[in-house]
Amino acid sequence: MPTRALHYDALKRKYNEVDPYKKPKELLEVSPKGLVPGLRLNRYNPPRSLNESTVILDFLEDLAASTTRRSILPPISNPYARALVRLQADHVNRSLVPAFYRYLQAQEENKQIETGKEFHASLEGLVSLLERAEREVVGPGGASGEGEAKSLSKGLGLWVPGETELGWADVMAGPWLYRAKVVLTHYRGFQLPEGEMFNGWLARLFEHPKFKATCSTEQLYLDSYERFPQ
Ligand SMILES: N[C@@H](CCC(=O)N[C@@H](CS)C(=O)NCC(=O)O)C(=O)O
Repeated sequence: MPTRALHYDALKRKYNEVDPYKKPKELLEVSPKGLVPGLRLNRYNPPRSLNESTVILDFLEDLAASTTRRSILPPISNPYARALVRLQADHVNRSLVPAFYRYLQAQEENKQIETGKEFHASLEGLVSLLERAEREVVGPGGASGEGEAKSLSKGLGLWVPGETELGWADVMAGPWLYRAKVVLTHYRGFQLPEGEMFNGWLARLFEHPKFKATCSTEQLYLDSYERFPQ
């Protein structure tokens, strides 16, 4: 067995990880392609399940509307603000995540430089969308006073200075920004963009107790992505 495969086998044992070529029945029942995340709903008998991260998020948001009444989106009375947040989420799904993987998988140096620039451009695209939402929802012309600005900024998330509640865009982008910081920095020498607003956002996000509660150790991220980079 080649050294690389042996090492990967050891990692699987270390983390009790699922074999990507032989996914267990319990996982396939929840997520037909064996991809995570998957959600198992034990309140049904027999249990039911959902997969696809954005569908799961929508489900949890809808469920909360009739239970906890907490939301990570702007209020339903502000459909434009909700749409702007969904644009940010769409950008994460269709641009940021694919750019992350292209960069991580690139082997030749020139490919790494090219895909690194693409990832950087995608991050800047996300920042533009966050700035747009803040400008159009709480900026001049959007709100008439501080109290209204505070209530309008609900659901825009930690991008807005002073905001302490996670928003939809934080939940969508956060895991990939954190992976960029840990994994791309280590394997690709990547540097996250600098900027007062951007740095402030990342600090609020990475230090947020609810976000931190979802993170693994840095070593686990590095080990999990080890099969990609050379
Ligand atoms: N579109 C899916 C993508 C899911 C996905 O690719 N999950 C990755 C982890 S981020 C996975 O399960 N990888 C394991 C594998 O490919 O075997 C979603 O958003 O839920």
